[in-house]
Amino acid sequence: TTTKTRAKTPLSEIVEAFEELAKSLNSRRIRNSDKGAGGELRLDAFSKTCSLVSVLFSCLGLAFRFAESEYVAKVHDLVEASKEYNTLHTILDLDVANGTVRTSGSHSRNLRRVRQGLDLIRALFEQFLSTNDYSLREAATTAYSQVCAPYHTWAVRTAVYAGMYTLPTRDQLLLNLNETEHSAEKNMRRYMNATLPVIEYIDKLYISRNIRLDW
Ligand code: 1PZ
Repeated sequence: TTTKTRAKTPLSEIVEAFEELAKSLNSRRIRNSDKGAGGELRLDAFSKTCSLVSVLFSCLGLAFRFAESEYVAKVHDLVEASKEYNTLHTILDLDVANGTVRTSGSHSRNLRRVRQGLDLIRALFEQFLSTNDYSLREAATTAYSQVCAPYHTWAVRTAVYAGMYTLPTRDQLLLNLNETEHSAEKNMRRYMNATLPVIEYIDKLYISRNIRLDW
C-alpha cells in the first residue's frame, strides 16, 4: 500500500476530522441536489468534530481558560442536542418556530458561537501564515478583531485583549503543538480549506431563513 506513517499531532487530528466533515457535506450535497435540499450536516458528527478543537486551548496558556470553558460549554450543548436532533437545520427550524434563534443558551445561538470559534481559528491561521515576522499576539489580535470582537461585549473584549499579552511566542506555540514551521503551515492551510465550506454552510442555514448574521 501507499500508507505513509506520519506522526499525528493535535492539529493534524483536528484537520482530518474537519476534512471528513467537509467531504460528507459535498457528497450529501450532490446526492440531494435533485431534491433541491442543498445538503445537510449531521449534528453528531459536527459537534464531535468541534469538540476536538478544545485541545488547542492548552497550547495558548492559562489566560484563555475562560475562552475554553465558554467554547466547551457551547459545543457540549450541541453534543447533547445531537441525541435528540439529527441535523443542523433541524435545530434551526425548531428555534425559528419557537422564536428562540437568538435567545441566550438556545441551540441556534450556541451553533452561531461555535461557528465563530471555528472562524476565529481559521482567521488566526490565516494571519499566522501571512508573514513570519508576525508575533502570535499580533496575529491573534487581528483575527479576534475581525471575527469575534464586533459581537462581544466591552467587558469580554477588554479581557481578551489583556489576555493576548500572555500568549506564548510563535516558536513556543509550534513546540506546544508539536509542529515544525513547515508541518504547521501545511496543517493550518488544510484547516482553512476544510473549515471554510463548513462555515459557509452554517451561515447559509441562517441566511436562507432570513436570519441576519450581525450578532
Ligand atoms: C484562535 C485563538 C486566538 C487566541 C486568542 C483569542 C481568544 C478569544 C477568546 C474569546 C473569549 C470569549 C469569551 C466569552 C464570550 C461570550 O461572550 C460569547 C457569547 O456567549 P453567549 O452570549 O451567546 O452566551 N461566547 C462565545 O462567543 C463562545 C466562545 C467563543 C470562543 C472561541 C474561541 C475559539 C478559539 C480556540 C482557540 C484554540
